[in-house]
Formats: sequence, C-alpha cells, structure tokens
Amino acid sequence: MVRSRMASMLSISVLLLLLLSWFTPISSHPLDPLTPAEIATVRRVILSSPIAVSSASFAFHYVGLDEPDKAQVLSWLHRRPPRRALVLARADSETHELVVDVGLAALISDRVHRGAGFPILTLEEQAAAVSLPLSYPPFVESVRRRGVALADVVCSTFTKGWFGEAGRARRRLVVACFVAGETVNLYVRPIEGVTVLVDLDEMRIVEYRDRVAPPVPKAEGTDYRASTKNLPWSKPGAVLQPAGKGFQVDGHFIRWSNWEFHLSYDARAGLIVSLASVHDAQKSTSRRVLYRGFVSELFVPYMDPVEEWYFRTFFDSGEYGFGLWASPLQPAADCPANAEYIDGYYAGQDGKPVKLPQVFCIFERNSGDVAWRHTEFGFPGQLIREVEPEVSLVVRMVAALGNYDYVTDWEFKASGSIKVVVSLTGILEVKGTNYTHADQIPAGLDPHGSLLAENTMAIYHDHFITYHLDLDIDGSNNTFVKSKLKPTRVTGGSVPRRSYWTVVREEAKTEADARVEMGSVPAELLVVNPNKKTKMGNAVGYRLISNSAPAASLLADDDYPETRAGYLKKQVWVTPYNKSEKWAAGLYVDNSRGDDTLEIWSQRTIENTDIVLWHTIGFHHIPYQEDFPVMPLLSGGFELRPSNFFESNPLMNSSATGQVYTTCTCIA
Ligand SMILES: *[C@@H]1O[C@H](CO)[C@@H](O)[C@H](O)[C@H]1NC(C)=O
Ligand SMILES: *[C@@H]1O[C@H](CO)[C@@H](O)[C@H](O)[C@H]1NC(C)=O
Ligand SMILES: *[C@@H]1O[C@H](CO)[C@@H](O)[C@H](O)[C@H]1NC(C)=O
Ligand SMILES: *[C@@H]1O[C@H](CO)[C@@H](O)[C@H](O)[C@H]1NC(C)=O
Ligand SMILES: [Cu+2]
Repeated sequence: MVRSRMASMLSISVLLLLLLSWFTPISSHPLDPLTPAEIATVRRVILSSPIAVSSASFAFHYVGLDEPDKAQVLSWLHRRPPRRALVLARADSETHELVVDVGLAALISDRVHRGAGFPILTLEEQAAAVSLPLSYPPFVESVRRRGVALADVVCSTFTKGWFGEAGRARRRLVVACFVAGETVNLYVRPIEGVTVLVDLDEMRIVEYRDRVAPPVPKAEGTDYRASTKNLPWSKPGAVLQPAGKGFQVDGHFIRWSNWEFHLSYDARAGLIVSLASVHDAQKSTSRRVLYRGFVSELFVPYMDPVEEWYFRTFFDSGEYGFGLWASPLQPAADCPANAEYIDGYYAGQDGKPVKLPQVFCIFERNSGDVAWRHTEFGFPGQLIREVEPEVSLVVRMVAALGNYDYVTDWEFKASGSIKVVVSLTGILEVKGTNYTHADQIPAGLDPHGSLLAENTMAIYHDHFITYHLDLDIDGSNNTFVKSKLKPTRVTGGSVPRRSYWTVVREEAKTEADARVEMGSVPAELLVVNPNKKTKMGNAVGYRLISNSAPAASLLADDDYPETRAGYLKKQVWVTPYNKSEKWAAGLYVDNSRGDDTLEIWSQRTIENTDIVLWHTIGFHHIPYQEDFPVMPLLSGGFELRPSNFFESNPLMNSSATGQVYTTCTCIA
C-alpha cells in the first residue's frame, strides 16, 4: 500500500512515557503486551550492550513480547515464566535478533540474521525517505516540468519486493509521489513516470528515472471529506445501556456473557486474541477454544507489470507492521457510543515507548438480528412464539496502511461462535493515464485496471488476509477433520429416488493432508478433540465456516511474489504448534525470498497433537466507480462455530440478551 504518515503526526504521537511509566503496575499475565516501563527497560538494556555501544548506527525495528511457550503460559499460576522481549534491530547494516529478560534487565541472546529478508520498516525511516525527493534537483525539475508546485507534492514509501536478484541484498525502497494542493485525496493524483529508489541504510537516493508520463489526474471530484459538504444528515441514533455495560475489562482480560479472553497489541500482528474460553453452563466449567488468534500476514499484489508498478506486491504485516499502522479509533464513529477503548504501546526507532491511544474498542452489539426463534402454529387454537434477540461482543482494530484502511473485528457470540470480519475501505491505488473515456482504450490492449475518473486508472489487485488460529478445542491435542459431502447413487431400485449425499469423514494425518482449496470439493472443516466426547459419543469440535468466496492467488508458480507467498494457493493449512511459526510469509519479509513461509515448513504429523489452523480471506479486487474517491466498506470473513462442542444449544442457558420474548396464546 501507499504510505505517507506525515512527520508531524509522528512527533505528535510520540509520547515520552519514560517517567510516567514507572508508576504503571507490573503486568500480571504472561501474555500481556510489554508495558511502557518494560519497553523502556528493554531499550536501556540494549543501548548499554556492546552491540549498540560499538555500532555507528543502531535502530529498533520491532520490540514485542517474546511469548513463553504454551505449556508455561497454561501453568503460569504455579510457576511464572520470565518476561522476555524480542527485539529486531539494525546495527551497522546487520539485522540482530535480540532477546532481553525484562525482569533481570539483561540481554540473554543476540543472533545476527544472515538469511534473506529484513525486519519491518520503521515509521521514522519512512518519514525520512519520503522527504528525500523534495530536495533532489532532478526530481524538483521533473515536478516543475509537469507544472506542479513542489509545495503540493507528498511522497510515500513502496517496498520493492524481490525479483530474483542474487547476492547480498540492500534495504531499498521505492518512493513515489502525489499531488495534494487542491485536494486532500493525494493518492488519486499520482505523479507517474518517476522512479525514485532510496537506500534506507545510507538514506539517500540511489536511482532516479523520469519516463514520458501521462498527466496528473484532476483534483476535481476527489475530495472525500463529508465535513466540507453541507449534507442533510439523518437524525443521529443512540445506543442506550441503562443498566450499564455487560462486559468487564480486567487488566487484559475481557469477560462477557459466557466468554473470557485476553487481548493484546503487537506492532506486527495488531490485535491478538488469546486464551478464549467459553463457559459451559451444563458442565459448569470454562472450556478452552482459541489459544491465540491474529492476522499473520496481509499480502496485496497489484497486477500492472510496467516499470513503475510491477514490484507493487506489498506484505502489509511483515514489511510495514499491521499493528504499527493501527489508527486511533474515533469514539461514536469507528465504534458505537457504548464502546470502551484500550491503548497500545510500541517502540519507536529509538526504542522509546510510543503510545497508540484507543487502538482497540470493545462493545456490545445489539444487531437487531435474531439469535434463534420459533413460532408454533401446529396446535389447533394455540400459538407459541419464542424469540431471542441477538447480542454479541465485538473487539475492533483499524489498520490504516497508507491509502487503505482495514477494519478488523472479532465478534464473540453467546452461541459459542467467534466471527471474524475484515473490511476494506479507504482510497484505491490508482495510476495516471492518458485515457479520459473507456472507449479510448484500444481493443486488445490490457489496461490492467478500471478507468474510474478522467486520467485515473485503478489497478487490479488482491488482498489476502491470513489468520493464525491456534485452536485448542477443550485441550491442546486436536485433530483436523474434513467432513466431505459425497454424492451417492441409490442402488437396488426399491424406491424411485436415484441419488443423495452422505458424509465421509477424513482425519488429516499430515500437514499435506490438511491443505485445503476451499470450494474445490464440498466439505466441512473441523478441528476436533479426539480425546473428549459428548454424551452422545461425538468428538467435541469447532468448524471453520468461510463467509467469503474463496480466492486463491492467480500468479504463476515461478513468479517471484508467488515464491514469497506460495501459501496463498490454499485457503487452509494446518501445522503443529511451534511458538516460532507465527508469520505465514516469514519473520523477515522485506526483500524475502520465500525460504521461511508456511508453504515450505516441513511435512509433519498433525494427528491428535497441538495444531494451528491458518486461514486466508482473499479478495480479487476489480475496482468499480463507486470505489472512487473513497471506497465503501467491502467485507469478508469466517466463523468458528461449535460443532458437537456443547451437549445442546448453549443459548438455552445463556444470559447474554437478558431476555427471550415469549408469546403464548394458549387455550385456557
Ligand atoms: C500520453 O500522451 C502523451 C502526450 O500525447 C504521450 O507523449 C505519451 O506517450 C502518452 N502516454 C501513454 C502511456 O500513452
Ligand atoms: C441448562 O443448565 C442446567 C444446569 O444449570 C442444566 O441442567 C440444563 O440441562 C441446561 N439446559 C440446556 C438446554 O443446556
Ligand atoms: C519450529 O519452527 C522453526 C521455524 O520454522 C523450526 O526451525 C524448528 O525446527 C521448529 N521446531 C520444531 C520442534 O519443529
Ligand atoms: C498430545 O500430543 C503429544 C504429541 O503428539 C503427545 O506427546 C501427548 O501425549 C498428547 N497428550 C494427550 C493428552 O493426548
Ligand atoms: Cu482493493
């Protein structure tokens, strides 16, 4: 995606919390994110270590919790695991992987990463890179020649990807520029034809090219700010909870209805849901469902193979940080008036804690939908009607990765379901073109996009959002099951029916068995606990229901972006639990070469063991005119739904809605 968070915004959000942070309480759960005080300790330890002291340049690229192993987390009440931080840093053009014991304030390991790929880009280096062209004489001349005022030019960073280059890679980034001035919608006014390549370690322009280019699209009709228009807004609605909120926030734990879960923020993953358990009223016990769930990667490849566009294949999590670009939520707009907010903290390039205020919101949603109902007309002269309105709990984060905004929701339902939704909005990435009408595009010439306005081509692209879902259904050892629907012929001829379908259950024994291209065969996908049975003797489980049309990558197997994201050929993968396998496209994604991806992790056995489900929501995005100048929400998602997990419908015993509407017109 295109990025240009302004330097001034950066400095406003950079709050020095060092002093204040000493008064914040010590974090109390092993999965809690690092506190500002802990980030400050990590910084102090690292900056006083020989690596930082002896380096001419040192930058923090990622600081986050080095989570303890699952066994330690699950037994932490008996023995508290040490608090550790994982730091990815660059020192004199080398990538270091550092682990700090926060409690002991000690550096406990330092490993230089010699393989392919670089860590997440820092916000600060991107801010520095985008200012370079503005004082680069050839660029100033290119801008002048296009009749654009330099003061109106705003630039953004574009990762360069990897296209088969051999040998030692350099951290390089493309900077592309846009024209603001008459509009705030700078992304739709690109300066085409100019290629600026910046070396990030040297922080200078190393390549410059200006090709013959189409005009910069007009500003007219591009402003998306409703505040500038005098619209007859409809009357504002209200959310009333006269009896107060139905959920409690206890440290990082959220409790609502029959659910309890832990929430944490991470600069790379964004929102992480951990230790989600559902209370089973019939068994009077809390039962584990999801150990950890988060966005592992977000891949957005564009489909225009020209010089200025072919490399635009962005890994928004691994290259930019899905959490780092999270946007503070606007009360009563991003979330309803009854929401509560949670702040997040990341480390800046200098290692200092930076507050991301209101990064998550939590609210009860009274959707106006029905949770279940029944009307019984069957008894002559009687009517029985029972309706339970649906109320659920939603946790939300919005990542605003430059031009695109991603609204990510986790919705917990009293029925035991967890619904995950991701919605795309924001501004499309467009290319300047000579065309002002679709009829001008010669037949047989591939425009690589849709003409949305004069001189404005919105390029075809995909969005693939891959979730890491470490399900622990009623315990850690689980099995992945495909319940395939098999069309079958009726034999014997004793009835006139000729066919039906039945279910063939296949347990996945290896990782290879568990790769699924959704929609290729009708099948239900379940994670079951073969060691736990219901009273009826069924293995307890949850199933994955996709709420999106399956979209797999359409790139050729030998295309470089495909090598880096080969896991996108399937929507579902299952791997054995491994604390270090968190990132579908690898730990070091900037300039990665595809040697540390979900696809290449080995062939292992996954039957009745601790497994992790990976699921990708994909969108092939052909732009339409309604996506301009700003795109209305386009959503996809999935549901994790209990399937023989409870003995019967858990809503019969839930108090989420507080009310079931009963009508009975019974005979006296
Ligand atoms: C657009 O028009 C200009 C001026 O006529 C021309 O020089 C240029 O080659 C055209 N570009 C494309 C991509 O057709
Ligand atoms: C509701 O819970 C009670 C125990 O609290 C149990 O006896 C009953 O079977 C439950 N009913 C359903 C339908 O789950
Ligand atoms: C855990 O994952 C890492 C990274 O893929 C791998 O190197 C390591 O061998 C794995 N450990 C086990 C026990 O499979
Ligand atoms: C869970 O799986 C692991 C690895 O397959 C095995 O060693 C362990 O005994 C299993 N535990 C249970 C409770 O089945
Ligand atoms: Cu899109």
